[in-house]
Amino acid sequence: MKLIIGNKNYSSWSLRGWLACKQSGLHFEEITVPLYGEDWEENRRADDLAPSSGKVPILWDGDGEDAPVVWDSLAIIDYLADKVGRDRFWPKDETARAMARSMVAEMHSSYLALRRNLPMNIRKRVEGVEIKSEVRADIVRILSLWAEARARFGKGGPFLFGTFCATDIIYAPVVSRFMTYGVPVPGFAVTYMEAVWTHDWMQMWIDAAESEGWTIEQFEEPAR
Ligand SMILES: N[C@@H](CCC(=O)N[C@@H](CS)C(=O)NCC(=O)O)C(=O)O
Repeated sequence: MKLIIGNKNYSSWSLRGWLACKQSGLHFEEITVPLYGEDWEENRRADDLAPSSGKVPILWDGDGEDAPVVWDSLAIIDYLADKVGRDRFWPKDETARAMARSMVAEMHSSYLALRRNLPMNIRKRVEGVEIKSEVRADIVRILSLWAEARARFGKGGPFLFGTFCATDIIYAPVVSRFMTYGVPVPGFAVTYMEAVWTHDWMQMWIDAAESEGWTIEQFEEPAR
């Protein structure tokens, strides 16, 4: 498999696709295409990125004209779960799984204020960031979902549904935002975020993000 991703420092959807590939346990090659860099317009029109119309992440499963190609982080999770078995990605319990799937869908379709105002920027540390009311509403909603998942289904481990699953994958960039923008969160969330941040795969991603040389100015200004 070949996964095409954007800059590790900024590309939150790429992080999700990459964690999904890791979670699948399958071997994959990763190719980084620097977002909005000098060659971005040319790169995004290349054949490899054509199916997603120039967006990352995009997963190619094999070579050749008929090789399956999947774009969009949520489709990548679904595709890989079909390939390696649902239980690697989703809780076994039906009630827990219903909530996990809903939380993933909600992250994918919502929280625009949080995403726009506090763009993922793994290297950055911001103190005293202004949190607008619409961003605060997103944060409150996310924290209430995390609290409920942890309280009802988190007994088997430190993650939202106990063991690391699709929900942690999809909320990992939110963990990064809360950490780097110093968003005040209750104790249970600090513990959860620490578990995600120190996860081996997250640490690999963070290390790579920190050593990347690219800077994207438009993502360097929080709370615009
Ligand atoms: N809904 C898509 C979002 C993909 C997306 O917007 N990726 C961003 C990078 S994080 C991108 O490719 N931006 C480049 C552009 O839109 O020009 C997903 O879940 O994968």
